[in-house]
Amino acid sequence: MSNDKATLFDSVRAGDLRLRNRVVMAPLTRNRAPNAIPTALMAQYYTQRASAGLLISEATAISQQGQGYFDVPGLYGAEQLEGWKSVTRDVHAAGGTMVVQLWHVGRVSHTELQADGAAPVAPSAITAKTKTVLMRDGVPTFVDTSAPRALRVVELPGIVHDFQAAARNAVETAGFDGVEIHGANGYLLDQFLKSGSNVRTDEYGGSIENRARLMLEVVRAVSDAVGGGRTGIRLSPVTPANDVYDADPQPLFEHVVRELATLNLAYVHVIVGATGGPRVLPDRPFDYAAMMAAYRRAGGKGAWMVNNGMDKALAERELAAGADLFAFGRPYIANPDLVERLRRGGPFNQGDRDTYYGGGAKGYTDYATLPYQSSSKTDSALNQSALT
Ligand code: 8OZ
Repeated sequence: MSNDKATLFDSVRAGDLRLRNRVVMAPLTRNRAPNAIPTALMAQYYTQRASAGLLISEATAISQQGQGYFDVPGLYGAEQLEGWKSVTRDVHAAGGTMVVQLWHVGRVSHTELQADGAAPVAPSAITAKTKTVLMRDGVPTFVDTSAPRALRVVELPGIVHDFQAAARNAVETAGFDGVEIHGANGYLLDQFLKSGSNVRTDEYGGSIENRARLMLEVVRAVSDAVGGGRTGIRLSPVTPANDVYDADPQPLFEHVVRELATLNLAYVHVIVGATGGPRVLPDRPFDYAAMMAAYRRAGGKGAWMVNNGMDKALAERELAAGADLFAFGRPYIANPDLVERLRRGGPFNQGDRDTYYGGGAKGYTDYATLPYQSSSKTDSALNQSALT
Protein backbone atom coordinates (compact mmCIF):
# COMPACT_ATOMS: atom_id res chain seq x y z
CA MET A 1 0.00 0.00 0.00
CA SER A 2 1.43 3.40 -0.90
CA ASN A 3 0.92 6.43 1.30
CA ASP A 4 2.99 8.67 -0.98
CA LYS A 5 0.82 11.76 -0.87
CA ALA A 6 -0.53 11.42 2.66
CA THR A 7 0.56 13.47 5.67
CA LEU A 8 0.28 12.79 9.38
CA PHE A 9 -2.49 15.37 9.57
CA ASP A 10 -4.88 13.96 6.98
CA SER A 11 -8.05 12.23 8.05
CA VAL A 12 -8.04 8.47 7.58
CA ARG A 13 -10.28 5.44 8.07
CA ALA A 14 -9.48 2.51 10.29
CA GLY A 15 -12.23 -0.05 9.77
CA ASP A 16 -15.44 1.66 10.91
CA LEU A 17 -13.51 4.43 12.68
CA ARG A 18 -13.09 7.78 10.94
CA LEU A 19 -10.03 9.48 12.38
CA ARG A 20 -9.26 13.16 11.93
CA ASN A 21 -5.53 12.55 11.62
CA ARG A 22 -2.97 9.73 11.83
CA VAL A 23 -1.62 10.68 15.26
CA VAL A 24 -2.64 8.18 17.95
CA MET A 25 -2.37 8.49 21.72
CA ALA A 26 -0.85 5.16 22.77
CA PRO A 27 -2.24 3.33 25.80
CA LEU A 28 -0.55 4.64 28.95
CA THR A 29 -0.96 3.15 32.42
CA ARG A 30 -1.40 6.03 34.91
CA ASN A 31 -2.84 4.34 38.04
CA ARG A 32 -5.36 7.00 38.94
CA ALA A 33 -8.55 4.91 39.14
CA PRO A 34 -9.18 3.98 42.80
CA ASN A 35 -11.30 0.82 43.08
CA ALA A 36 -10.85 0.45 39.30
CA ILE A 37 -13.41 3.24 38.70
CA PRO A 38 -12.57 5.99 36.17
CA THR A 39 -12.77 9.49 37.68
CA ALA A 40 -13.67 13.02 36.55
CA LEU A 41 -9.94 13.78 36.50
CA MET A 42 -9.43 10.99 33.99
CA ALA A 43 -12.20 12.46 31.83
CA GLN A 44 -10.38 15.80 31.91
CA TYR A 45 -7.04 14.16 31.03
CA TYR A 46 -8.39 12.31 27.99
CA THR A 47 -10.48 15.26 26.82
CA GLN A 48 -7.39 17.49 26.88
CA ARG A 49 -5.88 15.05 24.37
CA ALA A 50 -8.95 14.69 22.13
CA SER A 51 -7.28 16.28 19.08
CA ALA A 52 -5.45 13.01 18.49
CA GLY A 53 -6.82 11.04 15.55
CA LEU A 54 -7.44 8.21 18.00
CA LEU A 55 -7.20 7.95 21.79
CA ILE A 56 -6.42 4.49 23.11
CA SER A 57 -7.27 4.23 26.78
CA GLU A 58 -4.85 2.96 29.36
CA ALA A 59 -4.95 -0.82 29.76
CA THR A 60 -8.27 -1.72 31.41
CA ALA A 61 -8.97 -5.01 33.17
CA ILE A 62 -11.73 -7.19 31.71
CA SER A 63 -12.20 -9.05 35.00
CA GLN A 64 -10.85 -9.04 38.52
CA GLN A 65 -8.71 -12.03 37.54
CA GLY A 66 -7.21 -9.81 34.83
CA GLN A 67 -6.07 -7.16 37.35
CA GLY A 68 -2.37 -6.83 38.08
CA TYR A 69 -1.61 -3.36 39.45
CA PHE A 70 -2.97 -0.84 41.95
CA ASP A 71 -5.57 1.69 40.82
CA VAL A 72 -5.88 0.61 37.19
CA PRO A 73 -9.39 0.83 35.74
CA GLY A 74 -11.77 -2.00 34.91
CA LEU A 75 -14.70 -2.78 32.63
CA TYR A 76 -16.44 -5.46 34.67
CA GLY A 77 -18.47 -3.45 37.22
CA ALA A 78 -21.42 -1.08 36.79
CA GLU A 79 -19.61 1.83 38.48
CA GLN A 80 -16.58 1.30 36.23
CA LEU A 81 -18.78 1.51 33.15
CA GLU A 82 -20.50 4.64 34.49
CA GLY A 83 -17.09 6.23 35.04
CA TRP A 84 -16.02 5.45 31.49
CA LYS A 85 -19.32 6.79 30.16
CA SER A 86 -18.39 10.25 31.49
CA VAL A 87 -14.97 9.96 29.86
CA THR A 88 -16.32 9.07 26.40
CA ARG A 89 -19.09 11.69 26.63
CA ASP A 90 -16.53 14.46 27.21
CA VAL A 91 -14.08 13.12 24.60
CA HIS A 92 -16.86 12.94 22.02
CA ALA A 93 -18.03 16.46 22.88
CA ALA A 94 -14.49 17.60 22.05
CA GLY A 95 -14.66 15.80 18.70
CA GLY A 96 -12.40 12.89 19.71
CA THR A 97 -12.51 9.18 18.89
CA MET A 98 -11.64 6.71 21.64
CA VAL A 99 -11.19 2.97 22.06
CA VAL A 100 -10.56 1.11 25.31
CA GLN A 101 -7.70 -1.34 25.69
CA LEU A 102 -8.94 -4.74 26.94
CA TRP A 103 -6.46 -6.25 29.38
CA HIS A 104 -5.90 -9.53 31.14
CA VAL A 105 -2.49 -9.54 32.84
CA GLY A 106 -2.29 -13.32 33.30
CA ARG A 107 0.73 -14.09 35.48
CA VAL A 108 1.77 -10.43 35.90
CA SER A 109 -0.25 -10.09 39.07
CA HIS A 110 -0.23 -10.64 42.78
CA THR A 111 -2.37 -12.71 45.13
CA GLU A 112 -3.40 -9.47 46.89
CA LEU A 113 -5.28 -8.35 43.77
CA GLN A 114 -7.03 -11.66 43.12
CA ALA A 115 -10.34 -12.84 44.57
CA ASP A 116 -9.78 -14.68 47.86
CA GLY A 117 -6.01 -14.24 47.52
CA ALA A 118 -5.89 -16.82 44.72
CA ALA A 119 -2.84 -17.39 42.53
CA PRO A 120 -2.75 -15.44 39.26
CA VAL A 121 -3.42 -17.51 36.14
CA ALA A 122 -1.10 -18.27 33.22
CA PRO A 123 -0.66 -20.70 30.33
CA SER A 124 1.90 -22.57 32.42
CA ALA A 125 2.98 -22.45 36.06
CA ILE A 126 6.11 -20.40 35.33
CA THR A 127 6.69 -17.30 37.44
CA ALA A 128 7.54 -14.14 35.50
CA LYS A 129 10.78 -12.55 36.60
CA THR A 130 9.16 -9.14 36.77
CA LYS A 131 7.54 -6.78 39.23
CA THR A 132 4.08 -5.40 39.66
CA VAL A 133 3.18 -2.27 41.62
CA LEU A 134 0.98 -2.36 44.71
CA MET A 135 0.02 0.44 47.08
CA ARG A 136 1.78 0.08 50.47
CA ASP A 137 1.00 2.68 53.15
CA GLY A 138 -0.09 5.08 50.42
CA VAL A 139 3.13 4.64 48.45
CA PRO A 140 3.31 2.81 45.08
CA THR A 141 5.74 -0.05 45.71
CA PHE A 142 7.31 -2.57 43.31
CA VAL A 143 6.79 -6.18 44.41
CA ASP A 144 7.62 -9.52 42.78
CA THR A 145 4.72 -11.07 40.88
CA SER A 146 3.16 -14.13 42.56
CA ALA A 147 3.66 -17.68 41.33
CA PRO A 148 0.85 -18.42 38.82
CA ARG A 149 -1.13 -21.59 38.27
CA ALA A 150 -1.68 -23.06 34.81
CA LEU A 151 -5.17 -22.52 33.42
CA ARG A 152 -7.17 -25.66 32.69
CA VAL A 153 -8.56 -25.99 29.17
CA VAL A 154 -12.11 -25.86 30.51
CA GLU A 155 -11.41 -22.39 31.96
CA LEU A 156 -10.40 -20.82 28.63
CA PRO A 157 -13.93 -20.26 27.26
CA GLY A 158 -14.60 -18.21 30.40
CA ILE A 159 -11.66 -15.94 29.60
CA VAL A 160 -12.81 -15.55 25.98
CA HIS A 161 -16.25 -14.73 27.36
CA ASP A 162 -14.81 -12.10 29.73
CA PHE A 163 -13.07 -10.36 26.82
CA GLN A 164 -16.27 -10.46 24.79
CA ALA A 165 -18.48 -9.18 27.60
CA ALA A 166 -16.05 -6.35 28.35
CA ALA A 167 -16.00 -5.37 24.65
CA ARG A 168 -19.77 -5.34 24.46
CA ASN A 169 -20.07 -3.28 27.64
CA ALA A 170 -17.38 -0.91 26.40
CA VAL A 171 -19.23 -0.07 23.20
CA GLU A 172 -22.88 -0.51 24.20
CA THR A 173 -22.77 0.92 27.72
CA ALA A 174 -19.59 2.94 28.20
CA GLY A 175 -19.79 4.66 24.81
CA PHE A 176 -16.40 3.75 23.35
CA ASP A 177 -16.00 3.85 19.57
CA GLY A 178 -14.25 0.50 19.67
CA VAL A 179 -11.78 -1.68 21.55
CA GLU A 180 -8.13 -2.67 21.35
CA ILE A 181 -7.26 -6.17 22.52
CA HIS A 182 -4.02 -6.07 24.54
CA GLY A 183 -2.04 -8.87 22.97
CA ALA A 184 1.36 -7.39 23.86
CA ASN A 185 3.92 -6.72 26.58
CA GLY A 186 3.96 -10.08 28.28
CA TYR A 187 0.34 -10.16 29.43
CA LEU A 188 -1.98 -13.16 29.15
CA LEU A 189 -2.42 -13.41 25.37
CA ASP A 190 1.27 -12.75 24.74
CA GLN A 191 2.14 -15.35 27.41
CA PHE A 192 0.13 -17.90 25.45
CA LEU A 193 1.81 -16.93 22.17
CA LYS A 194 5.40 -17.25 23.31
CA SER A 195 7.45 -20.36 23.88
CA GLY A 196 9.18 -19.06 27.02
CA SER A 197 5.90 -18.77 28.97
CA ASN A 198 3.78 -21.47 27.29
CA VAL A 199 4.93 -25.09 27.69
CA ARG A 200 1.44 -26.59 27.49
CA THR A 201 1.01 -29.94 25.79
CA ASP A 202 -2.69 -29.56 24.90
CA GLU A 203 -4.24 -27.73 21.92
CA TYR A 204 -3.20 -24.35 23.40
CA GLY A 205 0.54 -25.12 23.50
CA GLY A 206 3.32 -26.49 21.33
CA SER A 207 2.84 -25.50 17.68
CA ILE A 208 2.47 -21.91 16.49
CA GLU A 209 -1.17 -22.62 15.63
CA ASN A 210 -1.82 -23.89 19.15
CA ARG A 211 -0.08 -21.03 20.93
CA ALA A 212 -2.00 -18.46 18.84
CA ARG A 213 -5.34 -20.21 19.42
CA LEU A 214 -6.50 -18.33 22.52
CA MET A 215 -5.63 -14.91 21.06
CA LEU A 216 -7.51 -15.67 17.84
CA GLU A 217 -10.52 -17.01 19.74
CA VAL A 218 -10.57 -13.76 21.71
CA VAL A 219 -10.32 -11.61 18.57
CA ARG A 220 -13.17 -13.53 16.90
CA ALA A 221 -15.39 -13.32 19.98
CA VAL A 222 -14.75 -9.59 20.40
CA SER A 223 -15.31 -8.93 16.67
CA ASP A 224 -18.55 -10.89 16.79
CA ALA A 225 -19.74 -8.68 19.65
CA VAL A 226 -18.75 -5.20 18.45
CA GLY A 227 -17.76 -5.68 14.79
CA GLY A 228 -14.31 -6.27 13.32
CA GLY A 229 -14.31 -2.67 12.12
CA ARG A 230 -14.37 -1.52 15.75
CA THR A 231 -11.72 -3.98 16.92
CA GLY A 232 -7.96 -3.46 17.01
CA ILE A 233 -5.17 -5.51 18.54
CA ARG A 234 -1.74 -4.65 19.95
CA LEU A 235 1.21 -6.98 19.40
CA SER A 236 4.87 -6.82 20.51
CA PRO A 237 6.83 -9.52 18.67
CA VAL A 238 10.13 -9.26 20.54
CA THR A 239 9.62 -7.09 23.61
CA PRO A 240 11.34 -8.44 26.73
CA ALA A 241 8.68 -6.67 28.85
CA ASN A 242 7.43 -8.81 31.71
CA ASP A 243 9.91 -11.58 30.97
CA VAL A 244 8.46 -12.89 27.72
CA TYR A 245 10.54 -14.58 25.06
CA ASP A 246 9.85 -16.57 21.93
CA ALA A 247 12.41 -18.82 20.31
CA ASP A 248 11.24 -18.06 16.74
CA PRO A 249 8.96 -14.99 16.61
CA GLN A 250 8.99 -14.29 12.85
CA PRO A 251 6.83 -17.24 11.72
CA LEU A 252 4.71 -16.94 14.88
CA PHE A 253 3.72 -13.34 14.22
CA GLU A 254 3.33 -13.84 10.48
CA HIS A 255 0.88 -16.64 11.28
CA VAL A 256 -1.00 -14.38 13.70
CA VAL A 257 -1.37 -11.51 11.22
CA ARG A 258 -2.36 -13.83 8.37
CA GLU A 259 -5.20 -15.07 10.57
CA LEU A 260 -6.09 -11.52 11.65
CA ALA A 261 -6.22 -10.51 7.97
CA THR A 262 -9.41 -12.54 7.53
CA LEU A 263 -11.29 -10.72 10.31
CA ASN A 264 -11.63 -7.21 8.81
CA LEU A 265 -10.20 -5.46 11.84
CA ALA A 266 -9.95 -1.69 12.31
CA TYR A 267 -6.22 -1.91 12.90
CA VAL A 268 -3.17 -3.90 13.93
CA HIS A 269 -0.90 -2.05 16.39
CA VAL A 270 2.73 -3.17 16.52
CA ILE A 271 5.33 -2.23 19.12
CA VAL A 272 8.74 -2.18 17.45
CA GLY A 273 11.51 -3.57 19.67
CA ALA A 274 11.45 -3.23 23.46
CA THR A 275 8.37 -1.48 24.83
CA GLY A 276 9.47 2.01 25.91
CA GLY A 277 13.07 1.09 25.05
CA PRO A 278 15.28 0.45 22.03
CA ARG A 279 13.60 -0.29 18.71
CA VAL A 280 16.40 -2.65 17.70
CA LEU A 281 17.42 -5.55 19.93
CA PRO A 282 20.57 -7.24 18.60
CA ASP A 283 19.71 -10.54 20.29
CA ARG A 284 16.06 -10.44 19.11
CA PRO A 285 16.08 -9.63 15.39
CA PHE A 286 12.71 -9.18 13.70
CA ASP A 287 11.56 -8.09 10.24
CA TYR A 288 8.55 -5.78 10.74
CA ALA A 289 8.21 -5.03 7.02
CA ALA A 290 7.81 -8.75 6.38
CA MET A 291 5.13 -8.92 9.09
CA MET A 292 3.16 -6.07 7.48
CA ALA A 293 3.61 -7.64 4.04
CA ALA A 294 2.28 -10.97 5.35
CA TYR A 295 -0.82 -9.17 6.64
CA ARG A 296 -1.42 -7.32 3.38
CA ARG A 297 -0.74 -10.40 1.23
CA ALA A 298 -3.33 -12.32 3.23
CA GLY A 299 -5.89 -9.61 2.41
CA GLY A 300 -5.64 -7.58 5.61
CA LYS A 301 -7.25 -4.18 5.02
CA GLY A 302 -7.05 -2.75 8.53
CA ALA A 303 -4.85 0.22 9.32
CA TRP A 304 -1.26 -0.65 10.25
CA MET A 305 -0.29 1.21 13.43
CA VAL A 306 3.29 1.48 14.65
CA ASN A 307 4.58 2.46 18.07
CA ASN A 308 7.72 3.04 20.07
CA GLY A 309 10.12 5.94 20.19
CA MET A 310 7.85 7.86 17.82
CA ASP A 311 8.61 11.37 16.64
CA LYS A 312 7.54 13.30 13.57
CA ALA A 313 10.48 12.29 11.38
CA LEU A 314 10.11 8.62 12.27
CA ALA A 315 6.34 8.72 11.69
CA GLU A 316 6.93 10.28 8.26
CA ARG A 317 9.44 7.55 7.38
CA GLU A 318 7.02 4.86 8.54
CA LEU A 319 4.23 6.52 6.55
CA ALA A 320 6.35 6.45 3.42
CA ALA A 321 7.05 2.75 4.11
CA GLY A 322 3.32 1.95 4.20
CA ALA A 323 2.21 2.30 7.82
CA ASP A 324 -1.03 4.20 8.40
CA LEU A 325 -1.17 5.27 12.05
CA PHE A 326 1.49 6.38 14.53
CA ALA A 327 1.13 5.83 18.25
CA PHE A 328 2.90 8.29 20.55
CA GLY A 329 3.20 7.22 24.19
CA ARG A 330 5.36 9.27 26.52
CA PRO A 331 5.09 12.43 24.35
CA TYR A 332 1.34 12.37 25.07
CA ILE A 333 1.88 12.44 28.83
CA ALA A 334 3.43 15.92 28.69
CA ASN A 335 1.88 17.35 25.50
CA PRO A 336 -1.92 17.30 25.48
CA ASP A 337 -1.87 19.28 22.22
CA LEU A 338 0.69 16.97 20.63
CA VAL A 339 -0.96 17.13 17.19
CA GLU A 340 -0.56 20.90 17.06
CA ARG A 341 3.00 20.71 18.36
CA LEU A 342 3.90 18.12 15.70
CA ARG A 343 2.31 20.34 13.08
CA ARG A 344 4.43 23.28 14.18
CA GLY A 345 7.56 21.20 14.71
CA GLY A 346 7.55 21.79 18.49
CA PRO A 347 8.34 22.85 21.12
CA PHE A 348 7.62 19.79 23.28
CA ASN A 349 7.18 19.61 27.05
CA GLN A 350 9.20 16.99 28.93
CA GLY A 351 7.28 14.56 31.15
CA ASP A 352 7.93 14.18 34.87
CA ARG A 353 8.64 10.49 35.55
CA ASP A 354 7.82 10.75 39.24
CA THR A 355 4.16 11.39 38.40
CA TYR A 356 3.72 8.77 35.66
CA TYR A 357 2.13 6.19 37.96
CA GLY A 358 -0.37 7.19 40.63
CA GLY A 359 -1.17 10.53 42.23
CA GLY A 360 -3.60 13.25 41.18
CA ALA A 361 -3.65 16.23 38.85
CA LYS A 362 0.05 17.00 39.20
CA GLY A 363 1.91 15.64 36.19
CA TYR A 364 -1.43 14.51 34.74
CA THR A 365 -3.77 17.32 33.76
CA ASP A 366 -1.46 20.29 34.39
CA TYR A 367 0.79 20.20 31.31
CA ALA A 368 0.59 23.43 29.30
CA THR A 369 -0.79 23.77 25.79
CA LEU A 370 0.66 26.16 23.23
CA PRO A 371 -0.91 29.57 22.90
CA TYR A 372 -3.47 29.39 20.11
CA GLN A 373 -2.11 30.29 16.72
CA SER A 374 -3.56 29.02 13.48
CA SER A 375 -0.89 27.34 11.39
CA SER A 376 -2.99 27.17 8.24
CA LYS A 377 -6.28 28.49 6.96
CA THR A 378 -7.94 25.11 6.69
CA ASP A 379 -7.22 23.51 10.02
CA SER A 380 -8.16 26.17 12.53
CA ALA A 381 -11.10 24.12 13.81
CA LEU A 382 -8.81 21.23 14.62
CA ASN A 383 -6.27 23.53 16.24
CA GLN A 384 -8.96 25.07 18.36
CA SER A 385 -10.08 21.72 19.65
CA ALA A 386 -6.48 20.85 20.49
CA LEU A 387 -6.45 23.68 22.92
CA THR A 388 -9.71 23.30 24.81
C1 8OZ B 1 3.45 0.34 32.53
C2 8OZ B 1 3.12 0.02 33.83
C3 8OZ B 1 2.14 -0.92 34.06
C4 8OZ B 1 1.50 -1.54 33.01
C5 8OZ B 1 1.87 -2.29 29.32
C6 8OZ B 1 -0.16 -2.08 30.57
O1 8OZ B 1 3.11 -2.27 29.31
C7 8OZ B 1 1.14 -1.87 30.54
C8 8OZ B 1 1.84 -1.21 31.69
C9 8OZ B 1 2.83 -0.28 31.46
O2 8OZ B 1 1.22 -2.67 28.34
